[in-house]
Parts: sequence; structure tokens; C-alpha cells
Amino acid sequence: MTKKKMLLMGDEAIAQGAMDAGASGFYAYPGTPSTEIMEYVQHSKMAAQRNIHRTWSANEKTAVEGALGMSYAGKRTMSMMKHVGLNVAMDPFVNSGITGANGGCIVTVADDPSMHSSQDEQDSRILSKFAFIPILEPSNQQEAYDMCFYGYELSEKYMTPVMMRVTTRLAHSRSGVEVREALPQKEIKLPEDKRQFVLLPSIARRRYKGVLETQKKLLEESENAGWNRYIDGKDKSLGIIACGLGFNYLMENFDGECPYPVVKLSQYPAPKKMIKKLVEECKEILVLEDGMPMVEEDLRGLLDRDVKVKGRITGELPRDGELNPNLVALALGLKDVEGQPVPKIVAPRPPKMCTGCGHIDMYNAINATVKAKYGDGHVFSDIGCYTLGAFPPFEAINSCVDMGASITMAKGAADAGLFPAIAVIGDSTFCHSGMTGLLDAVIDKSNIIVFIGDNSTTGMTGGQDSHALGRLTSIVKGLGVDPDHIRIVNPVRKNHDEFVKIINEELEYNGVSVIIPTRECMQTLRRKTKDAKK
Ligand SMILES: Cc1ncc(C[n+]2csc(CCOP(=O)(O)OP(=O)(O)O)c2C)c(N)n1
Repeated sequence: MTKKKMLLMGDEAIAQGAMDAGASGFYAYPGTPSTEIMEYVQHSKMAAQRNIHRTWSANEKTAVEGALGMSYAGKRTMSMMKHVGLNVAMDPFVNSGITGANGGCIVTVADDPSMHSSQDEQDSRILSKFAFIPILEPSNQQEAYDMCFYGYELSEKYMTPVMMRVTTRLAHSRSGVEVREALPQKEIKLPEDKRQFVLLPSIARRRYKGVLETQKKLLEESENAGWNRYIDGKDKSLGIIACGLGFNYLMENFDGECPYPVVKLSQYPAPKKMIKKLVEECKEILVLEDGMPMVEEDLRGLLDRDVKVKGRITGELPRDGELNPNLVALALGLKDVEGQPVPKIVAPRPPKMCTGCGHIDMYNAINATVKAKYGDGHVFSDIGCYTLGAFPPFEAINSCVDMGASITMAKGAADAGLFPAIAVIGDSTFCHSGMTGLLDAVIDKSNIIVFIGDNSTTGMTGGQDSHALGRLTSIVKGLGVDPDHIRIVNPVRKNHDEFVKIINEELEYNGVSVIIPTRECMQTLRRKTKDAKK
């Protein structure tokens, strides 16, 4: 019988792999390059037939907690996020390392080295290691698919969550993937130890000892499971440790036949025996990792005396930015192909707000009032399409740090005496992590104006449903903002004067004002109109 093959992006391979491996629920908040995992599940017939849970969560913390609850109930589950999302979810993520899992629990994190669409460059492997959670790092789409089956088995065998770590290029590139017969979902089965998930100090101390013990077994798994491999080579002048996608790049340079011995590293804790063998056999070691020099640092140790280790720390590879086949070639002393002229097929286009976007009218009104009267430096923004207000012609915002930080930073600046202190946030980001900051401001009666740009969607990541839909004003009221200072405005050009008047009135008020410019995103509106015509 011929095996069935599908053409899948890395993200899709993970989604299909998890469903085929019997997952009962997916929990995620959108973020590039992880968004497509949930979108694939949401559009999948199989997910609908199997009644797999597949709705967006309010943020990554609630996603990881939701998945942990499903694991508690004995079913296989996955939470998905981009790397900065893991920062938001760190509390449940780290503690889930101690509670452990019941049903198979995979936390998929897509890192974005080179910051193609992120505010920083992090390596989630370091955070997983910190949480004692084993890591699977596929080197291609097929492995991403297969690792879902193994990941759930590993998770259930050692009762631990497992991280699946990918980076942008793997998440977003396609390849043929051989798929397997789908496994049935698990039945509800509560944890045998009824106190497993109760992290009271006395229980947590006991569990922590257990987690430390389990690390030895996880190391053995890493040596033997087959994802990590020692591949011998004739030329022992160099040994290479190729992590995740780095292995793919390495093989690309040698058409599959590398002359040097290689440790292919796709499962952590890193396999000590294999690496020891490589270090003993080879004169020098080159470490290829897409992200931070985690393995390289571990290998050098504090004193860096015995082994000649080359990589991102020593400059054979750049310290920041994503890995690619050309950088690997240069580190190996091969030909530089980057210098070749690249045909200019796509002209570079700096990002800008869409024509007709409501955020444009919001910034025109803010600039006509706050900036015109008080100058620059008063507007704390957040992460979303409106962050483009940093660029000309607006140059309207002065911060963008992390999701939710607009309101809390405006509050802190107001606490310091800055007037006016303005926050700009989107409806999705507000529900993600703006609500608690607004509550702080209400409790402290801070003198701030918060603009919640309500375009009825999560625009920046491609238009996923926003939790604010149909309930934004009630949430703001419920958090205690005086209804007289909740102002709704339709941000269109003809309402500019009304918008300006509202802002000027709220500047007069000493307390928390919330102004909600409300108009649907141009892109989702266009999509809906197009669909209606079909
Ligand atoms: C912690 C974290 N999770 C996810 C993202 C990806 N992301 C960037 S902006 C955004 C939400 C944008 O929606 P909204 O606030 O409604 O603004 P819009 O783009 O619709 O104007 C998301 C999910 C991120 N940057 N950080």
C-alpha cells in the first residue's frame, strides 16, 4: 500500500501530526510564525468530525492553562504561541514542569530569529531548559509531524509537558510529509495521584525532587530515541553539532554527504554521550543553532579551556539573526553564495497602514490635539497594526514594549506627573493583557486617556476573531471606568472635528478616560464582502 503524502508547511505538519496523534484540543493566541497551526486545525474537516477543541484563547497564559486542564483530564492537547507569547505564559509553563502532565501535553513555540515580525529575538529552548521541560526541535517538516506522535508518548511516559520548538523558516516553508493512520482520541482519565496538580509547598518540594530525578531518564531518551544521531565522517579535523533546522542547512551545503562527523541534535536534554564522542574524536567543534548559542555555551563551560568550540560566540557565525545555508557554508570555509546577484523580483515595501484604516483617523485626531498642544513624548502604544503610527506621516507614538504595556506605562508616567499620559491599544491586545492594567488605573484613579482602537479583529496577525467582539464597552464599564468617560467614536474623516472635541473634553477630566474608535478592519470587511458575493 502506498503511503499518503501531503504538502505541508511546518506549522501545518505540527497541526496535522497532533490531530493524527489523537489530540483532543488546541489552545493558542495568534502570533507569527505560529498562527497557522491553529488556523489549519480550524479549517480542518477532521477536527470538525472529531469535535476537537480549536478556539483562540485570550492570551498565551490562558492557552497553556487551558491545555494543562485538558491534560489533567487525561486527553492529548497542544498549546501554541510565538516566542514572546511564552514570556506571557511563563507562570503556568514553569509550574507545569512541576505538576507534570497526565494526558500528553505539547507546548509548541515558534521562535523568530532575525525578528521578521517580532519585537525581540529569543530562544525558547533556554526557557524550556529552565523549566526542566524536554524539547523536541525538528530539522524538517516530516520530523515535525512524526515528533507529535513521539512527543505525546514521551509526555505520557514521563508525565511531563514537552516543548516543540520551531523557527520561522521551518514553520513557514512547505515540504511533502508522509502521514500515518490517525490514532483515536483518549478517554477522560483523571490523574492517579490526586495531589499531582496541587502545588502547595510540601507537595511541590516532593514533585520537584521527582522532576530532577526524571532528567536522567530524559537524557537516556535523548541518547536512544533516534531523533539525535551520531553520523560518522572521515575528516576528523572538525566535528559539527547541528541543532534542529541547522542540520537541514548543513546537509544542503554538502548535498547530504558531509565529510565531517556530525551530531544531529533534535531532542533535549542534549545527548551527552554522543557529544562527548564527537569532542574526543575531533580537533575542533562547530555548533550550528538557529537562535542563541545555548549548546555552544554549555559546551564551552565557564572556563572554556579544553575544547576548541566554534560558533556564534567566537564569530564563525553571527551572534544574532537567523541561521541560513550560506552562513553555514561560510563557517565551514566554503564558497560565499550570498554575494551572487539576486534578481529583484519583489520590490521592498516598508509596512504601512492600509488605505482607509480607522487607526489613521485615530492618529490624525491624537496628533491634532495631544501632539499639537503638548508636543511629542506623551503616547504609549502597544503591539498591533497601530504600532505603525511610529512611522511618518504620523510619528505619533513613543513606546511599544510588550502586549498590554501601553496602559500600564501611561499609568506609570502619569504617576510620575507626566501630563497628558495617553495609551493606544487594540481590541485584541486589550483582551490579551490590557484589562488588568486598566483595572490598576481605575483603582489608582490615574489621570490617563486610553484609546482602544476597535477594528473588531486581530488585524496584525491576519484577522483572527477578537475576544472583545460585542463586549468591549461592557468590559470597560465592568472594570470600573466611569460611563461618562467611555466615549465611542466612528473614526472616519468626516468625524474628525467630533473626535478632536471628544479628546479635548477628556483631556480636561482628571481620571481614567477610555475613548473607543470603532470601525471594522478594512481587510476583514473586504474579505466578508467578497465571501458574501460567492
Ligand atoms: C505576547 C505576544 N503574543 C502575540 C503577539 C503577536 N501579535 C502582535 S500584535 C497582535 C494583536 C493585534 O490585534 P489588535 O490589538 O486588535 O490590533 P490590530 O492589529 O487589529 O490593530 C498580536 C497577536 C505578540 N507580539 N506578542
